[in-house]
Amino acid sequence: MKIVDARVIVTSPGRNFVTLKITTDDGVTGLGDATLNGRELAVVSYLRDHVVPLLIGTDPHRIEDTWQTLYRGAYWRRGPVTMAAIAAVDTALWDIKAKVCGLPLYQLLGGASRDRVRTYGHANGRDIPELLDSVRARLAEGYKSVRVQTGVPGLQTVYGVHAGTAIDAAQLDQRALPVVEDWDTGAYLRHLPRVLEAVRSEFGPDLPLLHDAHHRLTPQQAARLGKEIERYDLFWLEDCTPAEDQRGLRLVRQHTTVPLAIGEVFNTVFDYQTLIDEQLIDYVRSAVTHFGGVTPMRKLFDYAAQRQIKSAIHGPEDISPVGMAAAIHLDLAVHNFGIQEYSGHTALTNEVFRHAYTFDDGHLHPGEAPGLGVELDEELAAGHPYVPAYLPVNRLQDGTLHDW
Ligand code: GCO
Ligand code: MG
Repeated sequence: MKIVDARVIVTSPGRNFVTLKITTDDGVTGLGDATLNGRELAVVSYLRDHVVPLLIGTDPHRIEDTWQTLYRGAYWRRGPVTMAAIAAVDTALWDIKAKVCGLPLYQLLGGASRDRVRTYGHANGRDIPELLDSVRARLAEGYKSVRVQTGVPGLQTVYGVHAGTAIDAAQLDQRALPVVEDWDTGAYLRHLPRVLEAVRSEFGPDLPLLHDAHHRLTPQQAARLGKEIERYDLFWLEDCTPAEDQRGLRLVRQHTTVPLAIGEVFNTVFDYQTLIDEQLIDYVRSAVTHFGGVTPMRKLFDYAAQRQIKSAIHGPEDISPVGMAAAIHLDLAVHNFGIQEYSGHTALTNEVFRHAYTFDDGHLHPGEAPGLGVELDEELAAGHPYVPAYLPVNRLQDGTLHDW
């Protein structure tokens, strides 16, 4: 069996997605997600100009060897662009192998370790009453665990409440620039305990609650926040610091028992080394799409399991249904599964990417279709071409750039 074609398809059914489609001489096709939100075209070039020529004529069954060739063979290793490109190839090859076997991918990963995959959804509000309504809406949709984000008094826009990079009409003039949001760490630290108090008193002690600090705090600030919110029994506090300095998490860990989740912007296992070795976190958050694919995710989870750390694959709207499907197969198979983030996609996105996975009663299942179980409608995709779009940037009130 040989790879005879590999094409990169960019489509924007409401937001941009980058998909690699690999075809073999037997006519079997595989899909991989390479969407890097706000930097999509860099990955398109990396794939088209530097990866596709290396794939043509090779054996699609040699997944590990292809991964090592793309990772080590480039000499220049790691980084989000490289690892998103490798992820797309790896995922597409797993899709092909599973289709050839006539099995859903999870069967090749060891089979199901559970019957269904628990998820959490997003509740957002400009203020606390709007947030409480949003939690009610998620519960009505079936979610059993909810991430809560609100606006902070005195700030115009806050992570989770603003639109992110969904494409709006103003961006269709093709000159989109990042939206500038504002930030005040003190105001946020004072506000969050009140938010959690309100949510707990409305919904009681049993509802698993999550919160994403979105890389905004220093280790000292995160340690203080963790102590203050311990009594609200969070399922986790996410990305409390940027974690580029992994040692910073030692300070947070020494001061609080709040479970910590980190890793959505990481792209190799080396970003986790201190965090896992010293058990400084409880959940690893990487996405198949940004971490080099199914192969290294499986290795990451096995490494994390040695320190009783669980999986929590990143699953926002900017992971395409192809990346989501790969995540759900892993979730069903790995023993140390924790939870799966699931925001869902627009109806149009689900038409462009028809998928076998289902969401029911707050749980996902990958379905039983061979491979990943996702088909890309290329004609429909072509009707929704790429639109330039950026994630916001964040500035303190004196204008200093801060982490978003
Ligand atoms: C999450 C994330 C996302 C990111 C987004 C960036 O926890 O889901 O923080 O909302 O901001 O994926 O592209
Ligand atoms: Mg996050």
